[in-house]
Amino acid sequence: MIVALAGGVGGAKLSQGIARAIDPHSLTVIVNTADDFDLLGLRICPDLDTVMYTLAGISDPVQGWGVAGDTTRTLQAIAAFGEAPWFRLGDRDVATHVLRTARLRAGEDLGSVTHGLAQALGIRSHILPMSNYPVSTIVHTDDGSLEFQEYFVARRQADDVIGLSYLGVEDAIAHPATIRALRDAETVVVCPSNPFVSVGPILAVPGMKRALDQSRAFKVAVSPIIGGNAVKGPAAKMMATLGHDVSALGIARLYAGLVDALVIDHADAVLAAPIGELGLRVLVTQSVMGGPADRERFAREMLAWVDDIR
Ligand code: FO1
Repeated sequence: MIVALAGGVGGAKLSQGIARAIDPHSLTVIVNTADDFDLLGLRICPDLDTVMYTLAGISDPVQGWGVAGDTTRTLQAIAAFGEAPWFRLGDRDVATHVLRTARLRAGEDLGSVTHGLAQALGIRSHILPMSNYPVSTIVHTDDGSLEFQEYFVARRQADDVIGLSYLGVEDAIAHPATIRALRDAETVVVCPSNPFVSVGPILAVPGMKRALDQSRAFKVAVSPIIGGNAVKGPAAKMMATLGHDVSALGIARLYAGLVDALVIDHADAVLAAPIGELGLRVLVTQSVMGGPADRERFAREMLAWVDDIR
């Protein structure tokens, strides 16, 4: 069994690659839910949905999030009432949020709702929220503290991030299946997701890090930083303002002690030696993932390498 820790688009891409490379039933994806928020009375879970749509093969190939070819008539109708839509919700995507919100209100927990939606979309892998309890990433900037989507979407990640907190995480309980999955896993993959706002909240859930430490699985992370830049999103800028070296070596320092190995891109080949000195095994490969076939190519190469060195 393989367990992937995933945030948004990068996590979804690698999860899809793994699901194509192995029996998809043998993959469990533990997903960040600290980006979740309420909008127009609906519960929005962007990372769960990004992973779900990607594994279902219906995600928008350009944005990476949302449903391919989705229309925005609902948002346009809302805009006609004078509400400025700052967060773009497609019509098919709205259906997901309406159903999720209704099921949560009826008393189902987030894990069960997610399972139901994923089953209906024909997904054979297991998608688990890190917790059934709400956790919210708060981004601290010189301009004050911002809710995550306000920082990420409304203000387009323009603010320098000087600190982060995960509101509610102390009271959150890890989804029980996440702890079981980590215990039983042969391999744990930390996807090329943002270490601070995607992987960070998952590891901050009480019990999660201990379960990972105690797991006998081989643990491998994939660097989201290539040649000093993030493949997508604000990870590089965040590393800089939070005082880290913006490189695959900086990522290795963040994950040393947590994982056994790191996958880096050819562009960072010179960093293989210093990363090795931190006690990590290193795979240098083409780590930018294109479409589904290329994600599978990457996953196969990484998993074959892990099987060789474990
Ligand atoms: N990201 C944007 O930059 N702008 C949007 O309007 C936006 C809408 C959106 C709707 C549904 C969804 O599942 C994701 C959406 N995202 C949007 C992406 C989302 O903010 C990020 O992927 C994550 O929260 C960061 O991992």
